[in-house]
Amino acid sequence: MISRRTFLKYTGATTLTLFATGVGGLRRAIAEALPGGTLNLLNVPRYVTPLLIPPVMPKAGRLRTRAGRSADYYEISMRQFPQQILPAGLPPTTVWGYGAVNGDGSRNALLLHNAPSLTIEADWKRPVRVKWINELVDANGNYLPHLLPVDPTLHWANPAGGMAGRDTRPMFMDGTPGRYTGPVPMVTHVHGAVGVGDESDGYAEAWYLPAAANTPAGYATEGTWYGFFANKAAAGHGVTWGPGHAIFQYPNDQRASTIWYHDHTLGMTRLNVYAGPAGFYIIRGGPAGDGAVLDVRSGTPAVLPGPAPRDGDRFPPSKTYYEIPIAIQDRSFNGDGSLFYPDTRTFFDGIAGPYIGGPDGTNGMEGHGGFAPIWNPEFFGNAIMVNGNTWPFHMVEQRRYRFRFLNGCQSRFLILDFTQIPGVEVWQIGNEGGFLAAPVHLTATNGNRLLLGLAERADVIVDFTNVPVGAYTLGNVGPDEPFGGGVPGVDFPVADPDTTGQVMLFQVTPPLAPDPTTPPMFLQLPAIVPLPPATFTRPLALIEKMGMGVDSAGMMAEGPVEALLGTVEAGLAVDKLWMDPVTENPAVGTTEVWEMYNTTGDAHPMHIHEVVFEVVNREGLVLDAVTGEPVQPLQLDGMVTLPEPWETGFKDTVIAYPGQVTRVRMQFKSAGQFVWHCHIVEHEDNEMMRPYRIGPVQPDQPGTAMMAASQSESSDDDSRLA
Ligand SMILES: [Cu+2]
Repeated sequence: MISRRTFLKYTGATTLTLFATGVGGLRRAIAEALPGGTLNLLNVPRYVTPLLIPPVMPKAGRLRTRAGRSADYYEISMRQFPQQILPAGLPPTTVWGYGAVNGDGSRNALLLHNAPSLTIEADWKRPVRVKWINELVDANGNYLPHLLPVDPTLHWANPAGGMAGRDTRPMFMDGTPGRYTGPVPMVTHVHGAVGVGDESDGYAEAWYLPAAANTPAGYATEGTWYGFFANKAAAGHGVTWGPGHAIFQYPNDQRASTIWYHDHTLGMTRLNVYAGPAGFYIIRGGPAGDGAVLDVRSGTPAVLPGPAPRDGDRFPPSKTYYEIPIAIQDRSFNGDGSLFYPDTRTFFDGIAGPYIGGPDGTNGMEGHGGFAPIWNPEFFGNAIMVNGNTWPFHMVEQRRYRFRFLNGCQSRFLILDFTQIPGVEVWQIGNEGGFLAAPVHLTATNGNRLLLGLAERADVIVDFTNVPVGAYTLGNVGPDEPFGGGVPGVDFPVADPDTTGQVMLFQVTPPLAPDPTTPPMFLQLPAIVPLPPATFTRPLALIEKMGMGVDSAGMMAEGPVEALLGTVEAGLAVDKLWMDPVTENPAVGTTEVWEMYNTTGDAHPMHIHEVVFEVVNREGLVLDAVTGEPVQPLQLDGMVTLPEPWETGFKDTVIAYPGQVTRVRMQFKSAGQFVWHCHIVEHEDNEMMRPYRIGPVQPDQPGTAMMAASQSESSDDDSRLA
C-alpha cells in the first residue's frame, strides 16, 4: 500500500488530479478502498449480528483498604480465545481479552473473557482494587507468542534484552531483525483515572510477562519500573505482586465519568490493544453523578435514560437496557477470520529501506537514519467493529437512549453521522471528565454529527421518538486517513460509504411504554467547579520526523520515521525521546497550562495521565506561505478559538490540530511518575510519548543514578546514550 499522504510527497501534486486541497495544502486524495487483509469485505454481510451490550465485570469480593475505606476487589486475567467477531457463518477470530477469574463477590457471576471486556462499575469514592493477571499461556502453561507482528527495533519493552536491555531501543549489528516471537509483556492502564498512585497507573515500563513454564533463560520477566512499583504497592496498599500479575488500586474520587481500561506496554500498545484487550470502566454517583442532574422545569432530579447493565444481571439479559456503552474500533481481517495488521513498512508507503540493522541503515541505537522495518506510522482498518462485532444492529424503541461512545480505533478519527436517521435528535451531555457545563444539541448546532478523536468519549442522549419505524444506519464521515480538521467532503474525503463510512444499524420500533425520561433541553447538569488560576505555562511541541528511503523499485521516497514530543525553547521546537530525562516536572498542588504546539501536518489526540484538564483555547501559528508548515521560531497569529461546546467541563484527551497551539489547564495533586502521549497508538509506540513527573524524584526510583550522572554531562546526546 502506498499512503496517499506520503505518495503525494514524492510524486508531486502536479502529476495527480485526484487530490483535494486541504488545510495543510495539497495533500489529501479522494476516497478509495482501503487495503487490508485477505478477507473479501463483499462477503461480510452487515447488520446481521445484534449489538453486544457488555455485562458488568464480576467482583471477587470486598475488602477494606489501609486507609479504612471499603473497596471492591477484582481478579481479572487477559487470555487468548476465539470470538465470533465476523457474522455467524464466517470463521471466528482469535483475539485477546480480559475477564474475571473469580466471581465470588457477585451474584450470577459471568466469568467471560471477551473483547471488548465486561464493564467495571465503580461507585464514587469507593476504591477499586484489581489483580491484573497476564495469562497469555497455552493449556500446558507455555507462553503464547503475539498474534501480531512485533517490531523489535523500536524503543520498546524488549524482554529478550534481559535486565540490561529491557525497555531500550536494541542494537542490531547482524542485519534487520524479524518479528519478536517470545512471551508477551502486558500492563493495564485505566484511561481517565484521576489521582491514581503511579504504581497503579500502568506505566509503560512496568509491564510483566505471563508466569509461563518455558520463559527463555535470560529474558527480563518484568519492566524496569515493575519492582519499584511492587515495593511501593506493598508499602502503600499492603498488596504483594508476583510472577505474571500486578495489583493496582484506583481511588474513584473524580467526577462520575466514562473511563476505560486497556494495555499500555512500551512500544507495543498498538498491537496489544488491536489484539482485543480493552473495556469500559464507569464511575457513578457523587456530586457530579446522575443523581445531581436536575429538571429545570421543577428543580427536582431529572430522569436520564436507563437502566444500564448492573452487577448480578443475567446474561443474556432478561431486561431492556436504555443506557449502553458503545466502543467503536477499526479492524481488518484475513479470509480465515484472523486479524490482519501490516507486517512490513512497505504496506504503509512502499519504503523498502534502509531499515534499522540493514547494510544501509543504522544499528538502531539512536533510531535515526533507518526506518523501522515492521512498524507502520498509522493504520486504518477497513472494517468497523462495534462492541466486538463488525457492523452490528440494535433494536431501539421510539424513545430516548443514552449511549456512551468511545473511539477505540488505532489511528482513525470518527465523525459519527446521524443525518441518515430522519427525525432523530442528538444531545451530547458528557465527555471524558463527566457531564458538560450544559447539554449540546448536536442536531441543531453541529449538523447531527459527533467528532471523536482517538480515546475520546461522548455521553450522548439519542432521541428516536420522532424517527419513523424502520432501519437506519449510523454513519461515519471522518476520513480513511490521518485527520487534520476541517469539513467532511470539503477539506478531506469522507470514509468509504460502503465500509468504514458505516458504523451500525438502528432498527426503530414502536415504544413498549411511555418514555419517562427528561427531555435533554430541560437538563441542568451538575455545576463545573473551575480549577485555580495557573501559575506556570509550559510550551510543548508535537513533531514528525521524516526520513529518506527507497521503494522496492529503488526510487527515492520520503516518509515518516517517527513522531515525537518535545519542548519549545526560544521559540524552537526541540524534540525529546522517551529515553531523555523528564522535562515536564510540575510541583505537587500546582496548576499549569500546557501549550501543545503542533508542528506536524496532522491532528493528534493528546492524552495526559493522572489528571483531567480544562481546554483553555487554541491559537493559530504563523505558517510558511510555501510549505504550509509553521515558521520557526514559532509565532502565534492571534487567531484564538475557544473550546467547542462539547469540550467544556473536564477532559483527558484533546485534539491538537495542525498549525495550532492547543492550551489545556490542569492541577497536579499527587506525586509520581506518569506519561503524556498521542493516542494514535502507532505514534505512541514510536516516541510520541514522554514520561512526566509530579513532585520530586522518588528515592530508589529506576534510573536515579543515571539521572544524577546525566545532570553533570554537558551534551544532550551523551545523556541519551547513558
Ligand atoms: Cu499522534
